[in-house]
Amino acid sequence: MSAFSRRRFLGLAALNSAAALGLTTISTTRAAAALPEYCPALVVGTGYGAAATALRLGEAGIPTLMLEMGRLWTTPGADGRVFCPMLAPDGRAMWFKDRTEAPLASFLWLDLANRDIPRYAGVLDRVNFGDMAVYLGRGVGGGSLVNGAMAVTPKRSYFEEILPRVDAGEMYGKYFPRARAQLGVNVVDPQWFETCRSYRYARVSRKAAARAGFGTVFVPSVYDMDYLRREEAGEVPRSADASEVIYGNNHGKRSLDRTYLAAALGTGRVTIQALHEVREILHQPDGTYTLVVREIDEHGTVLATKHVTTKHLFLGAGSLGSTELLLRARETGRLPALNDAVGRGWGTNGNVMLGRANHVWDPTGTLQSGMPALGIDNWADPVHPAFAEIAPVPAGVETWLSLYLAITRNPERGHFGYDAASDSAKLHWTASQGQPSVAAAKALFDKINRANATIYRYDLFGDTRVFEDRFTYHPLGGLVLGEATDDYGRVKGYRNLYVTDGSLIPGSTGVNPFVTITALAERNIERVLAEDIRG
Ligand code: FAE
Repeated sequence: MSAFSRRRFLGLAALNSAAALGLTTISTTRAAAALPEYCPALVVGTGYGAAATALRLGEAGIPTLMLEMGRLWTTPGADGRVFCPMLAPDGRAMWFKDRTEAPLASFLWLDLANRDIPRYAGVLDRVNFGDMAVYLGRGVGGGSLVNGAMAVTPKRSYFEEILPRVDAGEMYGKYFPRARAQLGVNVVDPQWFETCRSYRYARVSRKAAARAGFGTVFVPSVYDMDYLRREEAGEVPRSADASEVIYGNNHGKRSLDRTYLAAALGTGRVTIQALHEVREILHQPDGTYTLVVREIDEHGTVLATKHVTTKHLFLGAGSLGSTELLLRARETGRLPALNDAVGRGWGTNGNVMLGRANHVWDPTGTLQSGMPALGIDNWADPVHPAFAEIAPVPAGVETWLSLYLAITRNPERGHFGYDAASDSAKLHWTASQGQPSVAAAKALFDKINRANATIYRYDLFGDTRVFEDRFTYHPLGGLVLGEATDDYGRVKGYRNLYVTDGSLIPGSTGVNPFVTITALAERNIERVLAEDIRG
C-alpha cells in the first residue's frame, strides 16, 4: 500500500466516523470541537487548490486547519441518501435558496426542472450578479461535489499563452501528471462506449459533428468509469445513470473528500472544520493573521463568531470566495498594502451553453450518464476556437435534444468592486462581454446544423435565446498569478499570505479547469514549503 493510499484509508475512516457522530470537526486524532486559538498553517476552503495544499502541508508535518463554510457530505438523510435526487430536489440541492435554480431554465418554455425547496446549507450555489451568474459547490470538497468530473489537461500551447511565466516543461512533466494521479483520473472503455446505452447521446452528437467535419475526443474523468459500466449492467446502485450530477453524486464520483482531503486527514496533521465561514482577515503586529470566523448550523443560524490566528494563511475559497476576502480586507483597511490587481482579471472560461434539436430518427436515449465522456475539439480554429463538451440531458425521457457546454476563447475580463452596504464583492460584467463566446459557439454549431439539416432549440433558457452566456460553471481569476500575487501565489504586499485556487488563473484555461487548478497548487506549495516554511 502506498503512503497516499494508507493516508487516504485513514482519512476516509475519519470522515465516516465524523459523519456517523454528526461532528463538524474532522480529524484522525481526537481534535477538540472548539477552534484552536492558534494553528501554524490555515487553509480557507476545501476545493481543489485548498485540498492539494493541505495534503502537502500535512505530509510536511505541519499542523494545518481547514475552514469550510459548507457542510460535510457523508451523512445520509432520512431517505438513506447523502445527496437528493436530481429530478426531485429538496433543501440539500442548493445553498440557502427558496427554489432551485437549474442551468437549463426551461423545456418547451415550461419551468419543469425547478422546485420550491426549504432553505438549507445545500451543495450547489448560484451567485447572481446582474448579467452573470456563477455556479459553485459548497461543502467539504468544494466544486468536486457538484461538477461533471471532466478532468482535462489544457493544450500546452494555450497554457503557455495564459501563464507565460510558469515553466510549462515542469507543469507537463511533473505537476499535471501528479495532479491526475492523485485525483484518480480514468477514461471510459472505448469499446463499451460504442455499445452502451448511457452514451447514446454522445454518439449521436459525435455523428452530427463528424458530418460537419469536426472531430471529437474522449474526455478523461474522475467518475469511476468501471462503476458506471456496472450501473448500466444493474450490478450496483445507480448514480451517474440516475441523473445525478449538479446536486451531488451518491456513488461513483472520486470527489476530493475521497482523494486529496482523505489523504490530507490521513497525515494526522490536518483538521477540517465544516460550517465555518471566514469573514475577515486581520494582520497582527507580529506578522501573524487572525481570522474572524462565523460558525453556522445547517439551517443558517449563526452559532458563534470565533477567532483563530495562524502564521501561514492559504486562501483556497475559490475565485469568488478568495477574491472577496482580499477585496474586503483591502477596502476596509485591514490589509491596506494589497495592490490594485486584487479583484481584477476575472473571466468565465468562455462558457456558453446551447441545444440542438435532433431528427426523430436520432433519439438520444432515455438513459444518459450524467458524466460527459466526449468533447468536440475545435480549439485549433484560428478565428473561433472552441472545446464543446457533449453534455447529458438526464431527464429520464426521450428529448431528441443534444446539449453542449462550449468553452471558448473570450478575451473579455470582468472585475470586482467592494459593496460596503452588503459587505460583499460585486462582479462588474456586462451582457455584451459574452458576445465573443456566442460568436465562437455559433460559428461551430451553425456548421453542424447545416451539415445535418437540424436547428437550434429556442425553449431552454427562459426566453427564446439559443446561446446561454449568462452563467458560468468555471469562474476564474480575481487574484491573478504574477499580478495580485508573485509567480508562486504569494500575495503581494504581505508575507506568509498565499492564494491557491482558481482565482490565480487569468479568466480562461481553454478546457474544464480543475486539473489546472490542482496542478498549479501542487507546483506552488512545493516552492512555498521549500522556501518559506522549511527554508
Ligand atoms: P472551489 O472548488 O470552488 O472550492 C472553494 C471552497 O471554498 C468551497 O467549498 C466554498 O464553500 C469554500 N468557501 C468559499 N468562501 C469561503 C469562506 N469565506 N470561508 C470558508 N469557506 C469558503 O475552488 N471543472 C472541471 O474541471 N470539470 C468539470 O466537469 C466541471 N464541471 C462543473 C460543473 C458544475 C455544475 C460546476 C459548478 C463547476 C464545474 N467545474 C468543472 C468547475 C470546477 O468545479 C471548479 O473550477 C473548481 O471546483 C474550482 O476549484 P477551487 O479550488 O478554485
